[in-house]
Amino acid sequence: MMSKKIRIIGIPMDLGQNQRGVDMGPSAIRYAGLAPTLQALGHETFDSGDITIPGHYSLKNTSLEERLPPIRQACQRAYELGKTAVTNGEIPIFLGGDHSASLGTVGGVSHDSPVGLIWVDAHGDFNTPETSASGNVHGMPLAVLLGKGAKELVDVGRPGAKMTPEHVVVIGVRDLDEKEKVLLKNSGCTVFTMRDIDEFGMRTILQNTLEKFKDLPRIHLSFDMDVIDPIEVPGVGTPSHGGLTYREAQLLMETLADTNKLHSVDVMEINPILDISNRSAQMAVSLMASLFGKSII
Ligand code: 6HN
Ligand code: MN
Ligand code: MN
Ligand code: MN
Repeated sequence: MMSKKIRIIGIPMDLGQNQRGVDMGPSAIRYAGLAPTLQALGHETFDSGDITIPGHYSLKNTSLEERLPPIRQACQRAYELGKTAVTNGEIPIFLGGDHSASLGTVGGVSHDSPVGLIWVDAHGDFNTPETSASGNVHGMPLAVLLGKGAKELVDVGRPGAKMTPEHVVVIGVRDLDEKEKVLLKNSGCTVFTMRDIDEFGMRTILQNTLEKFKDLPRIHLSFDMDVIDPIEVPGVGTPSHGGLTYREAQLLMETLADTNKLHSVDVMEINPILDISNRSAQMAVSLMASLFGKSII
Protein backbone atom coordinates (compact mmCIF):
# COMPACT_ATOMS: atom_id res chain seq x y z
CA MET A 1 0.00 0.00 0.00
CA MET A 2 1.16 3.53 -0.78
CA SER A 3 2.38 5.63 2.12
CA LYS A 4 -0.43 7.74 3.54
CA LYS A 5 -0.54 10.82 5.70
CA ILE A 6 -2.64 9.91 8.72
CA ARG A 7 -4.06 12.50 11.11
CA ILE A 8 -4.95 11.24 14.59
CA ILE A 9 -7.66 13.28 16.35
CA GLY A 10 -8.79 12.42 19.89
CA ILE A 11 -12.41 13.13 20.86
CA PRO A 12 -12.73 12.33 24.56
CA MET A 13 -16.50 12.74 24.52
CA ASP A 14 -18.47 11.15 27.34
CA LEU A 15 -21.58 13.36 27.31
CA GLY A 16 -23.46 11.18 24.84
CA GLN A 17 -24.07 8.47 27.44
CA ASN A 18 -24.00 8.01 31.22
CA GLN A 19 -20.95 5.96 32.11
CA ARG A 20 -17.62 7.37 33.14
CA GLY A 21 -14.45 6.28 31.39
CA VAL A 22 -15.20 6.44 27.66
CA ASP A 23 -13.41 9.81 27.63
CA MET A 24 -10.21 7.83 28.22
CA GLY A 25 -10.65 5.90 24.96
CA PRO A 26 -8.30 8.09 22.90
CA SER A 27 -5.47 7.69 25.45
CA ALA A 28 -5.97 3.93 25.61
CA ILE A 29 -5.76 3.54 21.83
CA ARG A 30 -2.67 5.71 21.62
CA TYR A 31 -1.11 3.79 24.52
CA ALA A 32 -1.81 0.52 22.68
CA GLY A 33 0.54 1.77 19.96
CA LEU A 34 -1.57 3.24 17.20
CA ALA A 35 1.00 5.68 15.78
CA PRO A 36 4.06 3.37 15.83
CA THR A 37 1.99 0.56 14.32
CA LEU A 38 0.94 2.76 11.40
CA GLN A 39 4.48 4.10 10.98
CA ALA A 40 5.84 0.56 10.83
CA LEU A 41 3.56 0.04 7.82
CA GLY A 42 5.26 2.97 6.08
CA HIS A 43 2.75 5.71 6.83
CA GLU A 44 3.34 9.18 8.22
CA THR A 45 1.33 10.06 11.30
CA PHE A 46 0.40 13.41 12.81
CA ASP A 47 -1.41 13.74 16.12
CA SER A 48 -3.61 16.75 16.83
CA GLY A 49 -4.09 15.74 20.46
CA ASP A 50 -7.55 15.81 21.96
CA ILE A 51 -10.48 18.14 21.43
CA THR A 52 -11.34 19.97 24.66
CA ILE A 53 -14.68 18.81 26.06
CA PRO A 54 -16.05 19.67 29.49
CA GLY A 55 -17.29 16.15 30.22
CA HIS A 56 -19.53 14.52 32.79
CA TYR A 57 -17.94 16.06 35.83
CA SER A 58 -19.02 19.52 34.70
CA LEU A 59 -22.72 18.65 34.53
CA LYS A 60 -25.23 19.89 37.08
CA ASN A 61 -27.89 17.32 36.18
CA THR A 62 -28.39 14.62 33.57
CA SER A 63 -30.72 16.43 31.18
CA LEU A 64 -30.40 16.41 27.42
CA GLU A 65 -30.86 20.21 27.43
CA GLU A 66 -27.74 20.68 29.52
CA ARG A 67 -25.71 18.33 27.36
CA LEU A 68 -26.70 19.52 23.91
CA PRO A 69 -24.59 22.72 23.84
CA PRO A 70 -21.27 21.09 24.85
CA ILE A 71 -21.94 18.08 22.58
CA ARG A 72 -22.74 20.44 19.72
CA GLN A 73 -19.57 22.41 20.36
CA ALA A 74 -17.35 19.30 20.42
CA CYS A 75 -18.96 17.96 17.25
CA GLN A 76 -18.45 21.34 15.57
CA ARG A 77 -14.74 21.16 16.45
CA ALA A 78 -14.54 17.56 15.19
CA TYR A 79 -16.21 18.72 11.96
CA GLU A 80 -13.62 21.45 11.44
CA LEU A 81 -10.64 19.23 12.21
CA GLY A 82 -11.98 16.57 9.84
CA LYS A 83 -12.53 19.13 7.10
CA THR A 84 -9.01 20.52 7.52
CA ALA A 85 -7.41 17.07 7.51
CA VAL A 86 -9.06 15.89 4.29
CA THR A 87 -8.43 19.27 2.64
CA ASN A 88 -4.72 18.74 3.39
CA GLY A 89 -4.77 15.27 1.85
CA GLU A 90 -4.64 13.45 5.18
CA ILE A 91 -6.73 10.49 6.29
CA PRO A 92 -8.15 11.33 9.71
CA ILE A 93 -8.55 8.66 12.37
CA PHE A 94 -10.96 9.97 14.98
CA LEU A 95 -10.58 8.30 18.36
CA GLY A 96 -13.65 8.16 20.63
CA GLY A 97 -15.08 8.80 22.99
CA ASP A 98 -18.72 8.01 22.61
CA HIS A 99 -20.32 7.70 19.19
CA SER A 100 -22.17 11.03 19.33
CA ALA A 101 -18.99 12.66 18.00
CA SER A 102 -19.49 11.00 14.62
CA LEU A 103 -22.31 13.38 13.78
CA GLY A 104 -19.50 15.93 13.48
CA THR A 105 -16.72 13.83 11.95
CA VAL A 106 -18.79 12.50 9.05
CA GLY A 107 -20.03 15.99 8.14
CA GLY A 108 -16.51 17.42 8.17
CA VAL A 109 -14.92 14.78 5.98
CA SER A 110 -17.76 15.05 3.45
CA HIS A 111 -17.76 18.87 3.40
CA ASP A 112 -16.99 19.17 -0.31
CA SER A 113 -18.20 15.92 -1.84
CA PRO A 114 -20.17 12.85 -0.74
CA VAL A 115 -18.71 9.83 0.98
CA GLY A 116 -20.03 6.30 1.25
CA LEU A 117 -20.65 5.78 4.96
CA ILE A 118 -20.17 2.32 6.48
CA TRP A 119 -21.58 2.34 10.01
CA VAL A 120 -20.39 -0.78 11.83
CA ASP A 121 -22.20 -1.13 15.15
CA ALA A 122 -24.19 -3.47 17.39
CA HIS A 123 -26.70 -0.61 17.53
CA GLY A 124 -28.51 1.46 14.93
CA ASP A 125 -27.74 4.83 16.54
CA PHE A 126 -30.97 5.88 14.86
CA ASN A 127 -32.97 7.27 17.76
CA THR A 128 -34.33 10.79 17.97
CA PRO A 129 -35.11 12.63 21.23
CA GLU A 130 -38.72 11.47 20.65
CA THR A 131 -37.97 7.76 20.22
CA SER A 132 -35.06 7.37 22.65
CA ALA A 133 -35.73 5.59 25.93
CA SER A 134 -32.33 6.53 27.37
CA GLY A 135 -32.10 10.11 26.10
CA ASN A 136 -28.45 9.37 25.27
CA VAL A 137 -27.11 11.19 22.22
CA HIS A 138 -24.72 8.33 21.34
CA GLY A 139 -27.86 6.42 20.32
CA MET A 140 -28.76 9.16 17.80
CA PRO A 141 -25.83 10.20 15.54
CA LEU A 142 -26.78 8.25 12.41
CA ALA A 143 -30.30 9.71 12.50
CA VAL A 144 -28.78 13.17 12.95
CA LEU A 145 -26.56 12.67 9.89
CA LEU A 146 -29.71 11.95 7.89
CA GLY A 147 -31.29 15.15 9.16
CA LYS A 148 -33.49 13.76 11.93
CA GLY A 149 -33.52 14.90 15.55
CA ALA A 150 -32.31 17.94 17.46
CA LYS A 151 -31.77 20.85 15.07
CA GLU A 152 -28.69 22.12 16.91
CA LEU A 153 -27.03 18.78 16.14
CA VAL A 154 -28.37 18.41 12.59
CA ASP A 155 -26.92 21.86 11.79
CA VAL A 156 -23.39 21.17 13.06
CA GLY A 157 -20.84 22.31 10.48
CA ARG A 158 -23.38 23.30 7.85
CA PRO A 159 -27.18 23.38 7.92
CA GLY A 160 -29.16 20.23 7.29
CA ALA A 161 -28.59 16.53 6.61
CA LYS A 162 -25.03 15.44 5.84
CA MET A 163 -25.88 12.08 4.31
CA THR A 164 -28.43 10.65 1.92
CA PRO A 165 -29.67 7.13 2.75
CA GLU A 166 -28.37 5.70 -0.57
CA HIS A 167 -24.87 6.39 0.69
CA VAL A 168 -25.26 4.63 4.06
CA VAL A 169 -24.67 0.95 4.86
CA VAL A 170 -25.05 -0.31 8.44
CA ILE A 171 -23.29 -3.56 9.35
CA GLY A 172 -23.50 -5.75 12.45
CA VAL A 173 -26.67 -4.51 14.18
CA ARG A 174 -28.39 -6.74 16.70
CA ASP A 175 -29.75 -4.37 19.34
CA LEU A 176 -32.38 -1.85 18.25
CA ASP A 177 -34.99 -0.07 20.37
CA GLU A 178 -38.57 -0.68 19.19
CA LYS A 179 -39.27 2.78 17.77
CA GLU A 180 -35.72 3.07 16.47
CA LYS A 181 -36.31 -0.15 14.53
CA VAL A 182 -39.20 1.45 12.64
CA LEU A 183 -37.19 4.60 11.87
CA LEU A 184 -34.17 2.66 10.63
CA LYS A 185 -36.28 0.26 8.57
CA ASN A 186 -38.02 3.15 6.81
CA SER A 187 -34.87 5.27 6.46
CA GLY A 188 -33.74 3.95 3.08
CA CYS A 189 -30.32 3.01 4.51
CA THR A 190 -29.01 -0.44 3.66
CA VAL A 191 -28.86 -2.55 6.83
CA PHE A 192 -26.96 -5.82 7.22
CA THR A 193 -27.84 -7.33 10.58
CA MET A 194 -25.91 -10.01 12.46
CA ARG A 195 -28.40 -12.49 11.04
CA ASP A 196 -27.40 -11.44 7.52
CA ILE A 197 -23.75 -11.92 8.42
CA ASP A 198 -24.54 -15.37 9.86
CA GLU A 199 -26.49 -16.38 6.76
CA PHE A 200 -24.41 -14.90 3.96
CA GLY A 201 -21.00 -14.36 5.52
CA MET A 202 -18.99 -11.19 5.92
CA ARG A 203 -17.42 -11.55 2.47
CA THR A 204 -20.78 -11.38 0.67
CA ILE A 205 -21.97 -8.50 2.85
CA LEU A 206 -18.84 -6.53 1.99
CA GLN A 207 -19.10 -7.32 -1.71
CA ASN A 208 -22.69 -6.01 -1.68
CA THR A 209 -21.59 -2.90 0.22
CA LEU A 210 -18.77 -2.12 -2.19
CA GLU A 211 -21.03 -2.77 -5.18
CA LYS A 212 -23.43 -0.22 -3.74
CA PHE A 213 -20.60 2.30 -3.40
CA LYS A 214 -19.00 1.55 -6.78
CA ASP A 215 -19.54 5.12 -8.03
CA LEU A 216 -18.34 6.71 -4.80
CA PRO A 217 -14.57 7.15 -4.72
CA ARG A 218 -14.37 7.80 -0.97
CA ILE A 219 -15.48 5.77 2.02
CA HIS A 220 -15.82 6.81 5.65
CA LEU A 221 -15.79 3.94 8.15
CA SER A 222 -17.53 4.66 11.44
CA PHE A 223 -16.52 1.72 13.60
CA ASP A 224 -18.19 1.27 16.99
CA MET A 225 -16.04 -1.24 18.88
CA ASP A 226 -19.16 -2.73 20.48
CA VAL A 227 -19.94 -4.42 17.15
CA ILE A 228 -17.34 -7.04 18.08
CA ASP A 229 -18.46 -9.72 20.49
CA PRO A 230 -17.93 -8.63 24.13
CA ILE A 231 -15.95 -11.81 24.77
CA GLU A 232 -13.25 -10.28 22.60
CA VAL A 233 -13.94 -6.58 23.26
CA PRO A 234 -15.14 -6.18 26.85
CA GLY A 235 -14.16 -2.51 27.16
CA VAL A 236 -17.32 -0.87 25.82
CA GLY A 237 -20.22 0.83 27.59
CA THR A 238 -23.10 -0.90 25.81
CA PRO A 239 -21.98 -4.49 25.18
CA SER A 240 -24.26 -6.77 23.18
CA HIS A 241 -23.87 -10.53 22.85
CA GLY A 242 -23.63 -12.29 19.51
CA GLY A 243 -21.25 -9.89 17.82
CA LEU A 244 -18.59 -10.06 15.15
CA THR A 245 -15.67 -12.38 15.67
CA TYR A 246 -12.14 -11.04 15.57
CA ARG A 247 -11.69 -12.50 12.09
CA GLU A 248 -14.93 -11.07 10.73
CA ALA A 249 -13.82 -7.62 11.87
CA GLN A 250 -10.36 -8.15 10.40
CA LEU A 251 -11.83 -9.27 7.07
CA LEU A 252 -13.84 -6.07 6.95
CA MET A 253 -10.66 -4.02 7.44
CA GLU A 254 -8.62 -6.07 4.96
CA THR A 255 -11.33 -5.80 2.33
CA LEU A 256 -11.63 -2.03 2.75
CA ALA A 257 -7.84 -1.69 2.57
CA ASP A 258 -7.89 -3.42 -0.82
CA THR A 259 -10.34 -0.85 -2.23
CA ASN A 260 -7.94 2.06 -1.68
CA LYS A 261 -11.04 4.22 -1.08
CA LEU A 262 -10.62 4.83 2.63
CA HIS A 263 -11.10 8.54 3.23
CA SER A 264 -11.49 8.70 7.02
CA VAL A 265 -12.32 6.52 10.02
CA ASP A 266 -13.89 6.71 13.49
CA VAL A 267 -12.88 4.24 16.21
CA MET A 268 -15.49 4.71 18.88
CA GLU A 269 -16.82 3.71 22.29
CA ILE A 270 -13.77 2.15 23.95
CA ASN A 271 -14.10 2.47 27.71
CA PRO A 272 -10.79 1.53 29.38
CA ILE A 273 -12.38 1.40 32.84
CA LEU A 274 -14.56 -1.49 31.71
CA ASP A 275 -11.73 -3.18 29.81
CA ILE A 276 -9.33 -5.97 30.76
CA SER A 277 -5.68 -4.86 30.53
CA ASN A 278 -6.35 -2.58 27.56
CA ARG A 279 -7.34 -5.54 25.41
CA SER A 280 -10.05 -3.64 23.53
CA ALA A 281 -7.72 -0.79 22.60
CA GLN A 282 -5.13 -3.32 21.42
CA MET A 283 -7.82 -4.89 19.27
CA ALA A 284 -8.60 -1.46 17.82
CA VAL A 285 -4.93 -0.98 16.91
CA SER A 286 -4.68 -4.37 15.22
CA LEU A 287 -7.82 -3.57 13.21
CA MET A 288 -6.34 -0.23 12.15
CA ALA A 289 -3.18 -2.01 11.05
CA SER A 290 -5.23 -4.17 8.67
CA LEU A 291 -7.25 -1.17 7.48
CA PHE A 292 -4.01 0.60 6.59
CA GLY A 293 -2.56 -2.24 4.61
CA LYS A 294 -1.07 -4.87 6.90
CA SER A 295 -1.46 -8.23 5.22
CA ILE A 296 -1.00 -11.67 6.74
CA ILE A 297 1.58 -12.79 4.20
N1 6HN B 1 -23.74 3.29 20.83
N2 6HN B 1 -30.18 2.19 21.58
C1 6HN B 1 -29.59 2.52 22.87
C2 6HN B 1 -29.87 3.99 23.19
O1 6HN B 1 -29.60 4.39 24.33
O2 6HN B 1 -30.34 4.72 22.33
C3 6HN B 1 -28.10 2.20 22.88
C4 6HN B 1 -27.26 3.09 22.04
C5 6HN B 1 -25.82 2.69 21.96
C6 6HN B 1 -25.06 3.68 21.16
O3 6HN B 1 -23.25 2.23 21.25
O4 6HN B 1 -23.03 4.05 20.10
MN1 MN C 1 -22.59 3.46 18.00
MN1 MN D 1 -22.94 0.61 19.60
MN1 MN E 1 -24.66 9.31 -5.45
